[in-house]
Amino acid sequence: MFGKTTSIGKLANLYKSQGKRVLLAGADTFRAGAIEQIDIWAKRADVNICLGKDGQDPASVIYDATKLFANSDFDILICDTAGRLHNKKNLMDELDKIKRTIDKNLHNILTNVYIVVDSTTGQNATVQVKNFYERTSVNGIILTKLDSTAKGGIILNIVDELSIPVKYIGVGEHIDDIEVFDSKKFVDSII
Ligand SMILES: Nc1nc2c(ncn2[C@@H]2O[C@H](COP(=O)(O)OP(=O)(O)OP(=O)(O)O)[C@@H](O)[C@H]2O)c(=O)[nH]1
Ligand SMILES: [Mg+2]
Repeated sequence: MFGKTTSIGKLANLYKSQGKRVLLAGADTFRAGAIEQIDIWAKRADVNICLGKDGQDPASVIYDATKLFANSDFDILICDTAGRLHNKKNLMDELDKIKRTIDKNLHNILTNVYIVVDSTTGQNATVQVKNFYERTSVNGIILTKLDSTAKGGIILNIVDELSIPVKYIGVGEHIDDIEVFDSKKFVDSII
């Protein structure tokens, strides 16, 4: 529960407000209620969504979404996936399959893989991001829950060790509670 789905809802709204045509893919077919949750975010942000069914192979949802994206005039596709631990081989293999599907269907399109880091998680976050970094093509961080008492200092270690840029911060549970990461503002807030 780091804020992946919530961040996707907020990003959908942000990109839409910038005039982008946004498509979401609801590919967390694993956790009960996850499909309904992302669907609610799509309605809230008033964007289109390609929804999976509970228990469906997530890569097949991504297949449908990438095909739709490639054949329509959307500008941005954001895919929601189930939370997983890096040491669960079958779930990590599933991520590989999702990535292969995206690369195959959208090979000429810029793709980003963002990991969501909950600023309240503490030192454990470094280990988690490191493991995902070594195992996937993650190239950006969304730092959530900066509205809590946690100041997100944990990210300093991560960025220092892995040089993955922080892209966005989550500052609450509402649709507008997202900001582009501003390193100066961030540093000022923790010193
Ligand atoms: N205060 C605060 N709460 C947040 C923020 N981002 C997400 N949340 C809350 O964190 C909880 C979990 O968020 P989700 O978006 O469902 O997290 P997830 O990573 O998709 O979780 P799973 O799908 O279960 O793996 C929800 O209650 C959100 O409202 C944030 O920036 N600030
Ligand atoms: Mg989720």
